[in-house]
Amino acid sequence: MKLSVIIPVYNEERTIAEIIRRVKAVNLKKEIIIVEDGSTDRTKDILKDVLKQKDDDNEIKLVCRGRKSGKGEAIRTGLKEVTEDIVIIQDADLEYNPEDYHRLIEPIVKEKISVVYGSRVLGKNPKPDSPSGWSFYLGGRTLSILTNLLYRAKITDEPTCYKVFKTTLLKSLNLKCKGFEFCPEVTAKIAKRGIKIKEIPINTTSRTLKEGKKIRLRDWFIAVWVLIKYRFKND
Ligand SMILES: Nc1nc2c(ncn2[C@@H]2O[C@H](COP(=O)(O)OP(=O)(O)OP(=O)(O)O)[C@@H](O)[C@H]2O)c(=O)[nH]1
Ligand SMILES: [Mg+2]
Repeated sequence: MKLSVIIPVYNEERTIAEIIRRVKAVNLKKEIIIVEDGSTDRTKDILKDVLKQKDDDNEIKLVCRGRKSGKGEAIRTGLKEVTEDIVIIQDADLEYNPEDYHRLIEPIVKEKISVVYGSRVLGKNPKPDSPSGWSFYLGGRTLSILTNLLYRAKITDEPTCYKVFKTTLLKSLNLKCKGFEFCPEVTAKIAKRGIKIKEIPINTTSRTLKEGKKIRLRDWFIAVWVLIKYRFKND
C-alpha cells in the first residue's frame, strides 16, 4: 500500500532538506506532496534542488503558492493532489520522526480504523524544560480535555501533527481552515461523526519559537473557538 505525505512548509531552510531525506528514507512507497507558501528564506531553492534528485520509491510533487496563506490552506491545497488511499500530515521541522509511519498506518491497513493520531502524551517524552515549552504542553493538554468534554473523543493529544486518515474520509470533511485550526476542525468533524480516533504513542523533539516554531497563543484561542463552533454547527 502506498502512502501520501503532505508537507506544508514556510521558511524552513534549516530543516526542509533533512526532513525530506528522513521521509524518503522510510521503507514504504510514497507520494510526497510539498506545499510551499512564498518563503522569504532559501526554502524554495533547497526544494528545487531536492526535486532534481532521482528516486524510484518516492514520487515528489511540489506546489508553490507564492504567498503565505496558512498551514490549513496549504494542507487543503495538498489534499487536492493526493492520489493514494492513506494520507499523513508531516511538518517540515524535525519535531516528529517519520520512522513512526509504519506503526501509524498499521491500524488503518490491518484493522477497521480510518483515523490514527500519534500521541506525544502516550509516548516517552520528557516534560518541558522551559516556560514556553510548558505553555505549548499545557496548551495541547487543555485542547485535548476540551475535545473530550465536547465530543467524548477519549484522546490524549488533539493538536498532534501526526494525523493519519483514509484519504476518502479526509476529502469528505469539506474543510474550511486557513491556519493552524486545521487540527481542531478535522478532530471536531471526525468526532462529531462518531468515528473512532485511534492513538499510537510517539516520541518527539520539540522546537522553540527561536528555532522557528510559528504557532502562537492566538492559535490556541482560535482552536478553542473552532472546537466549540463545530460542536453546535453543522459542517
Ligand atoms: N505552506 C505553509 N506552511 C506553513 C505555514 N505556517 C506554518 N507552516 C508549516 O506548518 C508546519 C507547522 O508549523 P510549526 O511552526 O512547526 O508549528 P507547530 O507548533 O509544530 O504546530 P502543529 O501544526 O500544531 O504541529 C511547519 O512545517 C511550517 O513550516 C503557512 O502559512 N504556509
Ligand atoms: Mg512543528
